[in-house]
Amino acid sequence: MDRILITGALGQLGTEFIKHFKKLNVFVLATDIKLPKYKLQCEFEQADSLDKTRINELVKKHDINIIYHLVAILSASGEKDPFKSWKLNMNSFQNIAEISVENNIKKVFWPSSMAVFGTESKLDLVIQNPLMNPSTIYGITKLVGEKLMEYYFNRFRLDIRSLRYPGIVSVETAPGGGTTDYIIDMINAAKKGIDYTCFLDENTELPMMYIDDAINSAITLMAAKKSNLSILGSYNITGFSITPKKLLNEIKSNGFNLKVNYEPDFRQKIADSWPKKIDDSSSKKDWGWNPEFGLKETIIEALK
Ligand code: AKB
Repeated sequence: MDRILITGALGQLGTEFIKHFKKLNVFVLATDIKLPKYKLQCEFEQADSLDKTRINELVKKHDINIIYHLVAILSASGEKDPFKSWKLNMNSFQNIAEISVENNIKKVFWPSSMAVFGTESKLDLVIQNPLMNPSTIYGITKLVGEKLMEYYFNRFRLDIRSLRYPGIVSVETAPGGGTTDYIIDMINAAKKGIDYTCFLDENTELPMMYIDDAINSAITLMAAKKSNLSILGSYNITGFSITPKKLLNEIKSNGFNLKVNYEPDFRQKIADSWPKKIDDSSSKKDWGWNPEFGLKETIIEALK
């Protein structure tokens, strides 16, 4: 029987994982540094992932055997305080790795990001193993985490699985502090009938995926036979690629009359160092990744 701990559970991915596991009647202990604003459909304990003793106690108390470690400061917020970002992203990762080894945790899911790539990665279509020169502290922490995943598997047989997520489009819980957040901000502005000022240039192409695909891909990867996984680090994954201009056209074609101004800020440089498209053929081959939501379906769902 799976008994799952989710850290950073009140964020964009965590809230959807909770709903998913609730439907399956699987035990979940959600933890977050904040308190929930509404009653969760699972157990909840307020806990800081930097507090290893506390997380370790919770793992033992609730007999946890699987961990979804979702805590992270994203790309744009990370640049405002890189030292804090390194500390949270790396020390919490290390805590979860140590706790997992000490408690014989069966599997860990830990999201990586397309932020691990950089200008040397041939950004028109980024392959699974290109040169990597991440430009943000967030991307650097994700790349270090990927290397540690491989090391901990070889050293301790610790089974951490991971996906390099593109921007994730969700309606219920927005992300916060990401460079891809414009897509949700623009959709929300259209729904509210207000103008939107986009912080990226209209022709900036970035990969995205719908939240349901983000959840299902993680679940499918976690269920895959380890012997089928040829990659010990994180897998490339994508849904579709889009520019702000294309998004605006799509929103308009769904009957919304949105006005957008473009005022690129520091996030433009981050976006310029990220892929336009991602080759996720290894995910398709190794564990059967098959996205359900393309560009049109995603925008229709998000505009509902
Ligand atoms: C961000 O924009 O920082 C994230 C990501 C691509 O990892 N959405």
